[in-house]
Amino acid sequence: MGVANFKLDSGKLLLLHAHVPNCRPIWIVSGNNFLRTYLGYKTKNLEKSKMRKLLLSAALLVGSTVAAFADTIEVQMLNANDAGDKMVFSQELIRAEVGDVIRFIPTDRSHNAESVKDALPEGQEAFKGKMSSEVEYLVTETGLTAVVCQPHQTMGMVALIVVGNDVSNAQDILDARVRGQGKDKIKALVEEAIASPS
Ligand SMILES: [Cu+2]
Repeated sequence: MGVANFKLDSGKLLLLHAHVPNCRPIWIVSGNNFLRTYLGYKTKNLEKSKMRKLLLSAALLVGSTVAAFADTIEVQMLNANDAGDKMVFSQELIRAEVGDVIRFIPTDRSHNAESVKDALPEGQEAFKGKMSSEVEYLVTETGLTAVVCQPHQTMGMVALIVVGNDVSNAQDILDARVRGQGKDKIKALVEEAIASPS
């Protein structure tokens, strides 16, 4: 569940995100105070099913609703990239915004993508892809997330997701358990994220 406020010419618009099983993420944009009322709830504490109901009824009731689609960012899992680096994600510093989906694609076999324990923003759901399988990560919180390929993290097959230029959990990422060359690369990626905000 991601919620963000955007200043536009017409005043403050509310952007909220509903994730419905088996559907693409839905974005609802509205200036209507009605939605604001719903968001007054501590959304994280509500059961998921209840939240879906609320969001869907909100979407139906707000006449001025405009649906927009968030980005899908594709990252390939590779035995080698064009530069000749072995066992790599096609992007290692992945910049995203709340609502985006990051899709890890098994271009080459025998890789996976998964988040690292205690190395993701508070409230963000962890993910763990199966070997040689596609996995999607729905971004719901700003901050940093460390991603590894389980069998190749020691060879440096890791990535860092940066959402909303928020690097506030950098220390958690540096403290997280990543093995071998992956640990050094994660550190370098965190430093890069801090040094060069997009
Ligand atoms: Cu791998």
